[in-house]
Amino acid sequence: MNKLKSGFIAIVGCPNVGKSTLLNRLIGEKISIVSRKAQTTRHRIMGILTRPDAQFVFVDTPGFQTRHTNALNRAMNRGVTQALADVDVVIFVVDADHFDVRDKAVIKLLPADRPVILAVNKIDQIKDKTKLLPILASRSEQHPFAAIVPVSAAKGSQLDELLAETRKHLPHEELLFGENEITDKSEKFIASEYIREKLFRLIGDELPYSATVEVEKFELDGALRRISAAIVVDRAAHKGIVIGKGGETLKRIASEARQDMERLFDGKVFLEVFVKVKSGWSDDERLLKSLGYE
Ligand SMILES: Nc1nc2c(ncn2[C@@H]2O[C@H](COP(=O)(O)OP(=O)(O)OP(=O)(O)O)[C@@H](O)[C@H]2O)c(=O)[nH]1
Ligand SMILES: [Mg+2]
Repeated sequence: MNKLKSGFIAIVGCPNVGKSTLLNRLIGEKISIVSRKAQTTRHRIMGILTRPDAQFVFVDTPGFQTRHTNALNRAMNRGVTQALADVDVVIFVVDADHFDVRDKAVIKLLPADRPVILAVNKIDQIKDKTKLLPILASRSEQHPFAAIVPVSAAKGSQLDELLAETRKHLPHEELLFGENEITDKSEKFIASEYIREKLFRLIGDELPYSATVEVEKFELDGALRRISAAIVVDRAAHKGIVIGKGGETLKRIASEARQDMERLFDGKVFLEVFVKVKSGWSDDERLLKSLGYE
């Protein structure tokens, strides 16, 4: 058998290119939330994949912001830059269908002294396969990539190829984490993220992306987890949108989030979700710190 190799790998790219979908597929569990809305991921999230010959420690990052400049965006960009400074390998994700100045802006941040693997994602959306080679050729001119791998994170295609290319560059030779660990995030954190995912998915464009979730209670009662969480919105008008007619929307958010929690935690969850108005939080550095942004 090949000897064990291990290392840290940052997954970076523009918002919405499929970084979190890729992480989840690689790990085989939903540890990072996914939505059609850009700017879904707000924190660095570690996902650990242990194979007999390798331990991959992936770090999912928020999509790099080239435009908006409020405190939340600045904090998220700092997170990406820090992640890049700390890893051994970078997987730079782009959408097979478009590549523009925003992707080029991310390329400028890539460390010159570390291997960067280009993952060209969403190839399932390229119906005419003859278009793929020219796409890959033109992307390859953008940076001296260590490898270029077309993938579909959603369908799970070509992920073994991506892992094989990544493994070549892993520098360590011991386990960095226990072989059963899959993330550095707590169940409490993941619970709040699952609720935020449903919020983004069920409400979509009516709600500004600044809505967030605070878990106020997370208790183990035998095998049962009792969780109480607040959805925090910026304005009173948004509270009604989250609750919905007859409380329907909020009920669905809670029920779908609970089902995801029960799947990941492998146990029953009692979940209570309510809505709170706290204005201006996404531009308040102090409040952001209290919510866990560095
Ligand atoms: N067709 C297709 N859609 C994909 C693929 N990968 C991701 N998506 C979709 O792209 C959207 C964004 O996916 P995310 O994984 O949240 O993207 P992200 O890069 O993590 O986004 P941010 O966290 O906002 O930066 C979702 O609707 C995914 O379902 C893929 O391989 N094919
Ligand atoms: Mg993401």
